[in-house]
Amino acid sequence: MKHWVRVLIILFACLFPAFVECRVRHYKFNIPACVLARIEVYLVVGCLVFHCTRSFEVPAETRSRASLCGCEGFIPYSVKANISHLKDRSNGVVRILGMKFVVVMKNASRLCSTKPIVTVNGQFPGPTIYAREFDTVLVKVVNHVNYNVSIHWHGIKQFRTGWADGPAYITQCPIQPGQNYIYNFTISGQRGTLLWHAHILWLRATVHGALVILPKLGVPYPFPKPYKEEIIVLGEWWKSDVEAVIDEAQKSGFAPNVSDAHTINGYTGFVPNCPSQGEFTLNVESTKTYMLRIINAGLNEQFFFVIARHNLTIVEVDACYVKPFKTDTILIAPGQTTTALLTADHFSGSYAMSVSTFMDTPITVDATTATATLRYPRTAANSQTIFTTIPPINATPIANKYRDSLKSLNSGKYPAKVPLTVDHSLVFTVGLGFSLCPTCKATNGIRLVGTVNNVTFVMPTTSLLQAHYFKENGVFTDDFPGHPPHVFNYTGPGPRNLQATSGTRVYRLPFNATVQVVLQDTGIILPEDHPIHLHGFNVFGVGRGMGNFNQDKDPKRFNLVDPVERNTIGVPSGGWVAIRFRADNPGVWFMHCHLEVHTTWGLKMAFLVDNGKCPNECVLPPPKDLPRC
Ligand SMILES: *[C@@H]1O[C@H](CO)[C@@H](O)[C@H](O)[C@H]1NC(C)=O
Ligand SMILES: *[C@@H]1O[C@H](CO)[C@@H](O)[C@H](O)[C@H]1NC(C)=O
Ligand SMILES: *[C@@H]1O[C@H](CO)[C@@H](O)[C@H](O)[C@H]1NC(C)=O
Ligand SMILES: *[C@@H]1O[C@H](CO)[C@@H](O)[C@H](O)[C@H]1NC(C)=O
Ligand SMILES: *[C@@H]1O[C@H](CO)[C@@H](O)[C@H](O)[C@H]1NC(C)=O
Ligand SMILES: *[C@@H]1O[C@H](CO)[C@@H](O)[C@H](O)[C@H]1NC(C)=O
Ligand SMILES: *[C@@H]1O[C@H](CO)[C@@H](O)[C@H](O)[C@H]1NC(C)=O
Ligand SMILES: *[C@@H]1O[C@H](CO)[C@@H](O)[C@H](O)[C@H]1NC(C)=O
Ligand SMILES: *[C@@H]1O[C@H](CO)[C@@H](O)[C@H](O)[C@H]1NC(C)=O
Ligand SMILES: [Cu+2]
Repeated sequence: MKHWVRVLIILFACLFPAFVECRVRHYKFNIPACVLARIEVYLVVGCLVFHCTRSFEVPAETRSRASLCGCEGFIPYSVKANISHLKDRSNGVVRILGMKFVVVMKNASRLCSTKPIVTVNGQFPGPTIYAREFDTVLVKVVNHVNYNVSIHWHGIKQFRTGWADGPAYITQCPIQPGQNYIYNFTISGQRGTLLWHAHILWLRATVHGALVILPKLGVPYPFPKPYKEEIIVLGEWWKSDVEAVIDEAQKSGFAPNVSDAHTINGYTGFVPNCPSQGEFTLNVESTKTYMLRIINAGLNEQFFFVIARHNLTIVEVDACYVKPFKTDTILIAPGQTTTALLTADHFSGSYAMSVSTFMDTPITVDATTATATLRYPRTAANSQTIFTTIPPINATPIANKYRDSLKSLNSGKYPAKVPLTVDHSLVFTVGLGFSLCPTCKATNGIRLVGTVNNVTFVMPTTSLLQAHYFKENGVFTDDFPGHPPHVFNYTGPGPRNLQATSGTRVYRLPFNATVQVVLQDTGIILPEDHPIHLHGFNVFGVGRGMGNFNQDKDPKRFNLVDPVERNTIGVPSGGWVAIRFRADNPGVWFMHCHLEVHTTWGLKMAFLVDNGKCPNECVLPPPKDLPRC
């Protein structure tokens, strides 16, 4: 029912009795005064009734889980609105989901020590957003901490709404202490598991949560309906304050301290020398199938995820359906999400769920294993949890086997729209380098930097999208190199001079251009596996290989039929990955390594996609409450 019709009905229903009552009981007295007094009372009552009858449209099957996550301060409401100005819509009327994210400090104890952490609504991990495809999502972020804040809706396409994307100084100025900002975006053409997280400083360590996009009402999953859905958020925990860890590293020039533990839904599980740690337990019923929405919200580590004596069927990654396949091990990089079906095919017992690091380069990582328990009902209280062997930390073959298994579903309903021709064919080297740092005494005056085509990205002091939209000069240049400035043996140790250049440079693309980027790892300092994340688009991973990309031979082996589609894709250590996408989203879109340490060091750049034909292919005007710098 339309809003104003409802208001009229309620007003009429309330006021008519008031009028009748006054006529009947007070006709000898002052009728207008009586009516006015009654109207006041009835208006208040009417408003209350109106307020309470507003439909609460959190989908029925998720309602229990929405309350399971202890949604204090999580305020879902739902109204109807006309957003027919957005394309791709079957009808002009869709749901709007509204909620409030209050960013507050909260004391938290892990590993037998307590520290204050930055949270959303006091929760760690933060609240889960359940939306449906075609919903408009409004999240009012209120900043009550002493840090600048911004939130990124990781993997959401943000068609024309770059203002709601979230990376600080790329698409918006940060939300400063005491301020707030409403993120306003519509989900279209996506369904599956994603995440939201802070996109400034290292706040992402504790400011993150799941973002679930259910299929449009009445549209089934392209696989058997699971009995239940569960969110599994993986993370990293430092005993120290996370901002102190990166600040210390930036001052010294060294790499930051690695985390002290990994977490599963906020808990480390068993830790030696520190009993009574909380643990996440998933209670399952025999023979039922569970859908696990697994999210790597860690900062710097790729994980292997295994469940003892259970196989998993992967059905979707990064909110894109894949051809279902069975595996006993999942590989998941920071920023990546994986939806897996788990059949509880045992009768009883407790089985360990383990999260361990994958790192196939000799650098220091947090090598701890986080555990959770999968528990069947008929399990004796004293029965031992069954563990499995976790993959070796450098298990490249397991990682590659898993990556090779991922293929787009590419069905009639969910086709893989791989660009078959390429307008912009680019090669980007990604890796490390040095820059001069006169104050870095301990490292002899140099610091580690991250580079793309030998450029270390320098953050601007205003947002690139604002500078682009308002045609402000001097904030960035659009001369980002499309190819490495020098050709060398990329996977070798590199040229003699390991110093990189720096700048705020973007690569400019016309609207709707097709783009291929070969992301080539370098061996400068050390080769390393980099999960590269592109904002504003999904990319197809059309090819992958070891060593140097060969322009003559390698494209012949590309998969242009059903390559995996995702928003964060791994460049293998000492190798390359080729991605394709269509630049059909105008705006400024960040691309960076999702290992936070590498982003901090400058392994990042941005694409500027020009407007197409206005109004439908142009960046929308900025919202009025867009934060200022
Ligand atoms: C929605 O708004 C458009 C104009 O923006 C209008 O043409 C259309 O009739 C409206 N639809 C409804 C259902 O109100
Ligand atoms: C955390 O604990 C300390 C010491 O008990 C206390 O002073 C501080 O107010 C607490 N902070 C929060 C956010 O609760
Ligand atoms: C959200 O953005 C749309 C345009 O995309 C605009 O029409 C609408 O008013 C905005 N809503 C709020 C609450 O800002
Ligand atoms: C980093 O680790 C070193 C060595 O263990 C320690 O001395 C230092 O305090 C740590 N830094 C932070 C910020 O925790
Ligand atoms: C998992 O799948 C593999 C390959 O299909 C099979 O060999 C193995 O027995 C399965 N494990 C379990 C616990 O079902
Ligand atoms: C490039 O460097 C790698 C690693 O050092 C080496 O194995 C390879 O042979 C080199 N390739 C060429 C063409 O020199
Ligand atoms: C990066 O640029 C610097 C400065 O121009 C140059 O000396 C260095 O050789 C370049 N390195 C690479 C890997 O291209
Ligand atoms: C983009 O280009 C493709 C292929 O050239 C074309 O089919 C499509 O209509 C274009 N899209 C837009 C929005 O212009
Ligand atoms: C927060 O952001 C504003 C705007 O960019 C900036 O001026 C200020 O220095 C930032 N505050 C901190 C503590 O970094
Ligand atoms: Cu990286």
